[in-house]
Amino acid sequence: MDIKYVSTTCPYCGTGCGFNLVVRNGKVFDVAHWQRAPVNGGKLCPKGRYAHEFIKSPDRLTKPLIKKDGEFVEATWAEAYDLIAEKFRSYKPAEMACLSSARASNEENYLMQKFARVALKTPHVDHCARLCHSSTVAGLAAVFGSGAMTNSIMDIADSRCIFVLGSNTFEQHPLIARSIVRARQSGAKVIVADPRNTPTARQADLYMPFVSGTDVAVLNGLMQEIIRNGWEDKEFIARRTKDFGKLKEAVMKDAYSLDNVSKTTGIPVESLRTAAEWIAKAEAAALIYSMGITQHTTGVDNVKSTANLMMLTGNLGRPGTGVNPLRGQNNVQGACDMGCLPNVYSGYQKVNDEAARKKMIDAWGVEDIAEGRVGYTVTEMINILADNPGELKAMYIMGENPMLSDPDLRHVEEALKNLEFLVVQDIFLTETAELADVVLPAACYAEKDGTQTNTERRVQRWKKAQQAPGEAKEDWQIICDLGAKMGYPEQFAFKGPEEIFNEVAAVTPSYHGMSYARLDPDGLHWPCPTAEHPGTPILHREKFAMPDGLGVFSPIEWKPPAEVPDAEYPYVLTTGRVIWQWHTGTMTRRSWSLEKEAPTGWIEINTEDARELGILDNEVVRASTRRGSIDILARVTPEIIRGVMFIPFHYKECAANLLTHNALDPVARIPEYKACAVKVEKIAEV
Ligand SMILES: Nc1nc2c(c(=O)[nH]1)N[C@H]1C(S)=C(S)[C@@H](COP(=O)(O)OP(=O)(O)OC[C@H]3O[C@@H](n4cnc5c(=O)[nH]c(N)nc54)[C@H](O)[C@@H]3O)O[C@H]1N2
Ligand SMILES: Nc1nc2c(c(=O)[nH]1)N[C@H]1C(S)=C(S)[C@@H](COP(=O)(O)OP(=O)(O)OC[C@H]3O[C@@H](n4cnc5c(=O)[nH]c(N)nc54)[C@H](O)[C@@H]3O)O[C@H]1N2
Ligand code: SF4
Ligand SMILES: [Mo]
Repeated sequence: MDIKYVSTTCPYCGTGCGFNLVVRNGKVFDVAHWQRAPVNGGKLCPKGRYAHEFIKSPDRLTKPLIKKDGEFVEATWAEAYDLIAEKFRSYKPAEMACLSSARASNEENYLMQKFARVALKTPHVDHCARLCHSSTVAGLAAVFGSGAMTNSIMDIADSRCIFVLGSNTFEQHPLIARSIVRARQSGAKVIVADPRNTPTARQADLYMPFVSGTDVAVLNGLMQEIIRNGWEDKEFIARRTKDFGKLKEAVMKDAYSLDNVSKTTGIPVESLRTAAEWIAKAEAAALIYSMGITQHTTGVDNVKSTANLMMLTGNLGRPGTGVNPLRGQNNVQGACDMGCLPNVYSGYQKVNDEAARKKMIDAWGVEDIAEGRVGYTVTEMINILADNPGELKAMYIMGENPMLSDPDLRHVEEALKNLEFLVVQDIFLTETAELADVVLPAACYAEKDGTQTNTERRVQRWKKAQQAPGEAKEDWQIICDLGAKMGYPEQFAFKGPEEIFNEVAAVTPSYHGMSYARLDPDGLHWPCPTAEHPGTPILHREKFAMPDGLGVFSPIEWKPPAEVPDAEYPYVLTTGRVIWQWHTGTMTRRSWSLEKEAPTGWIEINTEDARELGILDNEVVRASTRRGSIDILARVTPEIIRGVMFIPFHYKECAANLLTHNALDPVARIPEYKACAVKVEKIAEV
């Protein structure tokens, strides 16, 4: 028997843990600990531990499929490519759009935006970062000049006070939670604010339950208390920031006195006071946030507000400090870095900067590329398809499942059905793939080489452990084949991922100094501008990435969510995740060890609210919003604040996104997944 161990990195979350795939006679059959993995030192959460199970699912796509008379028929690659190229050639560039994949490698994401911009010449390319941290990218870029996590994962362990706001770190980034535990063991205070008493909240020294959508009120209240007591870091404010006066004017308003904030948010005054004191007086305080902050119509405001608090207290540019947005998907940081966003090329070089556009035209050796204007975001694409049929006609979606992950699914379905031609490239026949005209079978992480970039900007390797099933191909190979078919054989003539990575490094300033040889075994943190540069674990040590080097305070007022409770829909609905499942469940629901732990969805209802509604634990209830209704199991619990209800969005049989609202942040265009108005009813017995 031939057994080998292949060290690679996890295909699930942005923590970027390393593990070994155990390969027997050419087939992956288990995951084993890789003790020297840089991020996790061999430890894994259940998803990493069982990341081999879905690979061998009998549902894997193994052949291209073409829809004929409403039914999928197996096709050869040549037939599929011919049809796609013929169709894509028949549309004008701006009638086509591409969605890239935060599940795929940097190399594949780089090629997807290159394909959109060079082969299709469309400016419309985006991916799920829009639904996730687009508010971070926009908000932190505006205040610090760079939209990424400021510190590293290990660094969190050195903090003396950790403020976790809108992140359920213990379930969603379990191996980052380990750094929180370490900090706490050495005496750090942990503060968690969340509408739900999550496993993360249960680790806190101070837990502040509060109503979804009131984050800015909380943050402004803390800042007012800090300024009132003279606890702000005056030296840091003077030396490293500007516009403090504007911030002060905003947060000192009466609306943000502790009494008023307590009324708006539900947090007791005493808790707010303690939190303000702990954060301000800690030698090094770190703020950790995730979707509770970003997924709002005020997402960018929320993000800027977190940055205000940390600048006010001088908690940037040192170990154990920072504004730390935890990136979600395994390679969402990389997909952004690679330019799978409608406003930037790789390395955040702006598409509407003529010099950057000229640089890419020269680098890619073509006469012309997509026009230098900002294309549509995912959320705009869906709205345009639904409301303005005919403007967009064809879409190419790699590794995303909007038919379960986008808000207001009825609207999404209507939108995607208005397409004339849809290509979906995935490892499973997803709800989105069901609507496609052509489905292309892709290899998964264990079946390809490449790199991915974790939440702390660390670029790490993926290593091929087995062949893809049937005729499935690696995403980079498929895009290269299609690029050549579309008339750009030289631009897509890559023999493998390493060659693609070398092009990425050549055109992307923050990756200039990287190569496959340098990435083994610990990876490198960008920015890494030269071949000698050691990488940059902590950003903004001496100055911010702004032209004048100063961080910018922003005066932010609290605004309620786009849809607030009323007599008909009297509760706030918020949505999110559980440790056992991953998004639309394509992979985790095909992993027996995970699926058995959380086999279907539920709605969390506060015990008092349930009593008033006459709802019992574990009964099936009907949850409805202005968008739709679902029947779902009630989980009656004191662990959620009164007036707020929570549904995990993984389950197609009770899809939370049939209920959610597609109201968008005006800048980041992120939907408000974390707050809309809902009602819940008993289902009449028949
Ligand atoms: N197991 C698992 N892990 C994952 C994922 C997964 O699907 N499954 N997905 C990955 C991805 S892509 C992402 S983006 C991350 C997301 O990671 P998280 O953001 O940690 O996950 P969520 O469950 O979406 O939301 C976090 C918390 O926000 C709280 N919350 C709800 N409304 C509000 C609000 O208005 N304000 C605040 N402050 N908090 C609120 C929720 O109660 C929840 O506990 O997780 C990553 N990790
Ligand atoms: N209600 C609600 N909705 C949400 C959220 C929420 O908090 N609440 N969170 C949002 C957030 S933060 C995110 S990130 C999105 C995620 O939304 P999606 O990205 O749409 O969700 P996934 O299920 O991760 O879809 C990824 C797809 O990629 C496929 N895949 C995996 N590996 C590969 C590969 O190597 N190649 C190819 N071609 N395909 C591959 C998977 O089978 C799957 O179909 O959901 C958003 N939706
Ligand atoms: S914490 Fe994230 S990266 Fe680590 S094993 Fe779990 S899912 Fe994978
Ligand atoms: Mo995400």
